[in-house]
Amino acid sequence: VGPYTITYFGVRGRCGAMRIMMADQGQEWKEIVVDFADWMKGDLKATCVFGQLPKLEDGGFALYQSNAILRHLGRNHDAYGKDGKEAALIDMMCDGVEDLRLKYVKMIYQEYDTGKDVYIKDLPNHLDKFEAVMAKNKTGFLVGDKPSFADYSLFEVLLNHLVLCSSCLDTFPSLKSFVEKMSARPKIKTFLDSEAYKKLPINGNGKQ
Ligand code: GDS
Repeated sequence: VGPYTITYFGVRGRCGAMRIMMADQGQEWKEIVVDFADWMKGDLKATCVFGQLPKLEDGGFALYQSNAILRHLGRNHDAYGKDGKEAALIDMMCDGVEDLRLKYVKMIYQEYDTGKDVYIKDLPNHLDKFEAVMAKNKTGFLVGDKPSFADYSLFEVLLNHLVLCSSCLDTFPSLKSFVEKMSARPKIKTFLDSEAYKKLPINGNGKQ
Protein backbone atom coordinates (compact mmCIF):
# COMPACT_ATOMS: atom_id res chain seq x y z
CA VAL A 1 0.00 0.00 0.00
CA GLY A 2 0.89 3.66 -0.35
CA PRO A 3 2.69 5.89 -0.46
CA TYR A 4 -0.28 7.83 0.93
CA THR A 5 -0.91 11.53 0.27
CA ILE A 6 -3.74 13.54 1.82
CA THR A 7 -4.82 16.69 -0.01
CA TYR A 8 -6.91 18.94 2.24
CA PHE A 9 -7.23 22.41 3.74
CA GLY A 10 -5.10 23.31 6.77
CA VAL A 11 -7.61 22.07 9.34
CA ARG A 12 -8.40 18.84 11.21
CA GLY A 13 -11.95 18.77 9.86
CA ARG A 14 -12.75 15.68 7.86
CA CYS A 15 -9.14 14.44 7.98
CA GLY A 16 -8.81 14.20 11.76
CA ALA A 17 -9.82 10.55 12.01
CA MET A 18 -7.84 9.29 9.02
CA ARG A 19 -4.67 11.00 10.26
CA ILE A 20 -5.03 9.48 13.74
CA MET A 21 -5.70 6.10 12.15
CA MET A 22 -2.60 6.24 9.94
CA ALA A 23 -0.48 7.40 12.87
CA ASP A 24 -1.72 4.53 15.06
CA GLN A 25 -1.15 2.00 12.28
CA GLY A 26 2.46 3.18 11.95
CA GLN A 27 1.75 4.31 8.41
CA GLU A 28 3.52 7.39 7.07
CA TRP A 29 1.76 9.83 4.79
CA LYS A 30 2.39 13.09 3.00
CA GLU A 31 0.18 16.18 3.25
CA ILE A 32 -0.64 18.62 0.47
CA VAL A 33 -2.18 21.63 2.17
CA VAL A 34 -4.52 23.65 -0.03
CA ASP A 35 -4.89 27.33 0.59
CA PHE A 36 -8.56 28.41 0.42
CA ALA A 37 -7.78 31.34 -1.91
CA ASP A 38 -6.11 28.89 -4.34
CA TRP A 39 -9.06 26.54 -4.02
CA MET A 40 -11.44 29.35 -5.01
CA LYS A 41 -9.70 29.58 -8.40
CA GLY A 42 -11.51 26.31 -9.13
CA ASP A 43 -8.91 24.25 -11.02
CA LEU A 44 -8.39 21.68 -8.28
CA LYS A 45 -12.10 21.60 -7.43
CA ALA A 46 -12.86 20.70 -11.06
CA THR A 47 -10.70 17.57 -10.74
CA CYS A 48 -12.40 16.32 -7.55
CA VAL A 49 -15.17 13.72 -8.06
CA PHE A 50 -17.62 15.66 -5.83
CA GLY A 51 -15.90 19.01 -6.10
CA GLN A 52 -14.64 18.71 -2.52
CA LEU A 53 -11.69 17.64 -0.38
CA PRO A 54 -10.25 15.54 1.24
CA LYS A 55 -8.56 13.40 -1.38
CA LEU A 56 -6.44 10.41 -0.49
CA GLU A 57 -3.89 9.10 -2.95
CA ASP A 58 -2.72 5.54 -2.38
CA GLY A 59 0.07 5.22 -4.90
CA GLY A 60 -1.63 6.11 -8.18
CA PHE A 61 -5.12 5.45 -6.83
CA ALA A 62 -7.19 8.53 -5.88
CA LEU A 63 -10.17 8.43 -3.51
CA TYR A 64 -12.62 11.07 -2.21
CA GLN A 65 -15.17 11.12 0.62
CA SER A 66 -13.70 10.93 4.10
CA ASN A 67 -15.64 7.83 5.18
CA ALA A 68 -14.77 5.95 1.99
CA ILE A 69 -11.14 6.81 2.74
CA LEU A 70 -11.49 5.45 6.29
CA ARG A 71 -12.97 2.23 4.91
CA HIS A 72 -10.14 1.89 2.39
CA LEU A 73 -7.61 2.33 5.19
CA GLY A 74 -9.59 -0.21 7.23
CA ARG A 75 -9.21 -2.77 4.43
CA ASN A 76 -5.54 -1.98 3.88
CA HIS A 77 -4.61 -2.12 7.56
CA ASP A 78 -6.80 -4.94 8.85
CA ALA A 79 -9.04 -2.58 10.81
CA TYR A 80 -12.36 -3.70 9.30
CA GLY A 81 -13.38 -6.64 11.52
CA LYS A 82 -12.57 -10.33 11.39
CA ASP A 83 -15.53 -11.40 9.22
CA GLY A 84 -18.48 -10.05 7.23
CA LYS A 85 -20.70 -9.57 10.27
CA GLU A 86 -18.09 -7.60 12.19
CA ALA A 87 -17.49 -5.52 9.06
CA ALA A 88 -21.23 -4.80 8.84
CA LEU A 89 -21.35 -3.74 12.49
CA ILE A 90 -18.30 -1.51 11.95
CA ASP A 91 -20.09 0.09 8.96
CA MET A 92 -23.14 0.64 11.16
CA MET A 93 -21.08 2.34 13.86
CA CYS A 94 -19.23 4.47 11.30
CA ASP A 95 -22.59 5.65 9.92
CA GLY A 96 -23.74 6.42 13.45
CA VAL A 97 -20.61 8.51 14.02
CA GLU A 98 -21.24 10.24 10.69
CA ASP A 99 -24.74 11.25 11.85
CA LEU A 100 -23.22 12.87 14.94
CA ARG A 101 -20.40 14.46 12.93
CA LEU A 102 -22.91 16.03 10.51
CA LYS A 103 -24.94 17.50 13.39
CA TYR A 104 -21.71 18.90 14.83
CA VAL A 105 -20.55 20.35 11.49
CA LYS A 106 -23.95 21.93 10.90
CA MET A 107 -23.89 23.55 14.33
CA ILE A 108 -20.30 24.79 13.91
CA TYR A 109 -20.75 26.22 10.41
CA GLN A 110 -24.36 27.34 10.41
CA GLU A 111 -25.61 28.09 13.90
CA TYR A 112 -22.73 28.27 16.36
CA ASP A 113 -23.93 31.43 18.09
CA THR A 114 -27.59 30.51 18.29
CA GLY A 115 -27.41 26.71 18.42
CA LYS A 116 -24.41 25.77 20.57
CA ASP A 117 -26.23 25.63 23.93
CA VAL A 118 -29.14 23.59 22.59
CA TYR A 119 -26.65 21.29 20.87
CA ILE A 120 -24.75 20.64 24.10
CA LYS A 121 -27.99 20.07 26.00
CA ASP A 122 -29.12 17.46 23.47
CA LEU A 123 -25.68 15.80 23.20
CA PRO A 124 -26.28 13.10 25.89
CA ASN A 125 -29.14 11.76 23.77
CA HIS A 126 -26.57 10.93 21.06
CA LEU A 127 -23.62 9.93 23.23
CA ASP A 128 -25.68 7.43 25.25
CA LYS A 129 -26.04 5.23 22.15
CA PHE A 130 -22.27 4.92 21.78
CA GLU A 131 -21.88 4.44 25.53
CA ALA A 132 -24.30 1.49 25.41
CA VAL A 133 -22.42 -0.22 22.56
CA MET A 134 -19.06 0.36 24.18
CA ALA A 135 -20.27 -0.89 27.59
CA LYS A 136 -21.79 -4.00 26.02
CA ASN A 137 -18.74 -4.97 23.96
CA LYS A 138 -16.42 -4.74 26.99
CA THR A 139 -13.19 -4.86 24.92
CA GLY A 140 -12.66 -1.10 24.91
CA PHE A 141 -13.62 -0.91 21.22
CA LEU A 142 -16.94 -0.60 19.39
CA VAL A 143 -16.73 -3.97 17.59
CA GLY A 144 -14.40 -6.92 18.16
CA ASP A 145 -11.24 -6.68 20.19
CA LYS A 146 -9.05 -4.24 18.29
CA PRO A 147 -9.54 -0.77 16.85
CA SER A 148 -11.43 -0.43 13.58
CA PHE A 149 -11.80 2.69 11.44
CA ALA A 150 -15.10 3.35 13.27
CA ASP A 151 -13.21 3.60 16.57
CA TYR A 152 -10.82 6.18 15.13
CA SER A 153 -13.76 8.17 13.81
CA LEU A 154 -15.61 8.03 17.14
CA PHE A 155 -12.43 8.89 19.04
CA GLU A 156 -11.79 11.95 16.90
CA VAL A 157 -15.36 13.21 17.10
CA LEU A 158 -15.26 12.79 20.90
CA LEU A 159 -12.00 14.78 21.12
CA ASN A 160 -13.76 17.61 19.25
CA HIS A 161 -16.75 17.40 21.56
CA LEU A 162 -14.50 17.58 24.62
CA VAL A 163 -13.22 20.90 23.26
CA LEU A 164 -16.81 22.05 22.78
CA CYS A 165 -17.85 20.91 26.26
CA SER A 166 -15.13 19.53 28.55
CA SER A 167 -17.62 17.74 30.83
CA CYS A 168 -19.61 16.02 28.06
CA LEU A 169 -18.29 12.53 28.88
CA ASP A 170 -18.59 12.79 32.66
CA THR A 171 -21.77 10.70 32.72
CA PHE A 172 -20.45 8.18 30.17
CA PRO A 173 -17.77 6.06 31.86
CA SER A 174 -17.14 3.68 28.95
CA LEU A 175 -16.66 6.53 26.48
CA LYS A 176 -14.46 8.40 28.93
CA SER A 177 -12.24 5.36 29.40
CA PHE A 178 -12.21 4.79 25.61
CA VAL A 179 -10.91 8.32 25.02
CA GLU A 180 -8.28 7.93 27.75
CA LYS A 181 -7.06 4.60 26.40
CA MET A 182 -7.01 5.70 22.77
CA SER A 183 -5.16 8.91 23.73
CA ALA A 184 -2.57 6.83 25.59
CA ARG A 185 -1.77 4.47 22.70
CA PRO A 186 1.88 5.40 22.10
CA LYS A 187 1.65 6.28 18.40
CA ILE A 188 -1.56 8.25 18.90
CA LYS A 189 -0.04 10.09 21.85
CA THR A 190 3.01 11.05 19.79
CA PHE A 191 0.76 12.28 16.98
CA LEU A 192 -1.59 14.26 19.24
CA ASP A 193 1.45 15.87 20.91
CA SER A 194 3.04 16.82 17.57
CA GLU A 195 3.16 20.38 16.27
CA ALA A 196 1.76 19.13 12.96
CA TYR A 197 -1.44 18.17 14.77
CA LYS A 198 -1.63 20.93 17.37
CA LYS A 199 -1.18 23.79 14.92
CA LEU A 200 -4.26 22.83 12.90
CA PRO A 201 -7.60 24.37 13.89
CA ILE A 202 -10.44 21.87 14.30
CA ASN A 203 -12.74 23.65 11.86
CA GLY A 204 -12.32 25.93 8.85
CA ASN A 205 -14.21 28.86 10.37
CA GLY A 206 -12.18 28.97 13.60
CA LYS A 207 -15.12 27.90 15.80
CA GLN A 208 -14.74 24.94 18.11
N1 GDS B 1 -18.84 14.26 2.48
C1 GDS B 1 -17.56 14.85 2.24
C2 GDS B 1 -16.50 14.03 2.94
O1 GDS B 1 -16.83 13.38 3.95
O2 GDS B 1 -15.35 13.97 2.49
C3 GDS B 1 -17.56 16.27 2.71
C4 GDS B 1 -16.34 17.00 2.22
C5 GDS B 1 -16.39 18.49 2.50
O3 GDS B 1 -17.34 19.04 3.01
N2 GDS B 1 -15.31 19.16 2.13
C6 GDS B 1 -15.21 20.59 2.28
C7 GDS B 1 -14.85 21.21 0.96
O4 GDS B 1 -14.14 20.63 0.15
C8 GDS B 1 -14.13 20.89 3.27
S1 GDS B 1 -14.57 20.33 4.85
N3 GDS B 1 -15.30 22.45 0.77
C9 GDS B 1 -14.95 23.25 -0.37
C10 GDS B 1 -16.06 23.36 -1.37
O5 GDS B 1 -17.13 22.74 -1.20
O6 GDS B 1 -15.80 24.06 -2.37
N4 GDS B 1 -19.06 20.17 4.88
C11 GDS B 1 -20.15 19.34 5.16
C12 GDS B 1 -19.61 18.12 5.76
O7 GDS B 1 -18.49 18.11 6.30
O8 GDS B 1 -20.36 17.13 5.71
C13 GDS B 1 -18.99 21.43 5.28
O9 GDS B 1 -19.87 21.99 5.90
C14 GDS B 1 -17.70 22.10 4.95
N5 GDS B 1 -17.91 23.50 4.71
C15 GDS B 1 -16.80 21.88 6.12
S2 GDS B 1 -15.13 22.13 5.68
C16 GDS B 1 -18.46 26.95 1.51
C17 GDS B 1 -18.32 28.13 2.42
O10 GDS B 1 -17.28 28.78 2.37
O11 GDS B 1 -19.24 28.35 3.18
N6 GDS B 1 -18.10 27.28 0.16
C18 GDS B 1 -17.56 25.85 1.96
C19 GDS B 1 -17.89 25.45 3.35
C20 GDS B 1 -17.64 23.97 3.52
O12 GDS B 1 -17.20 23.28 2.63
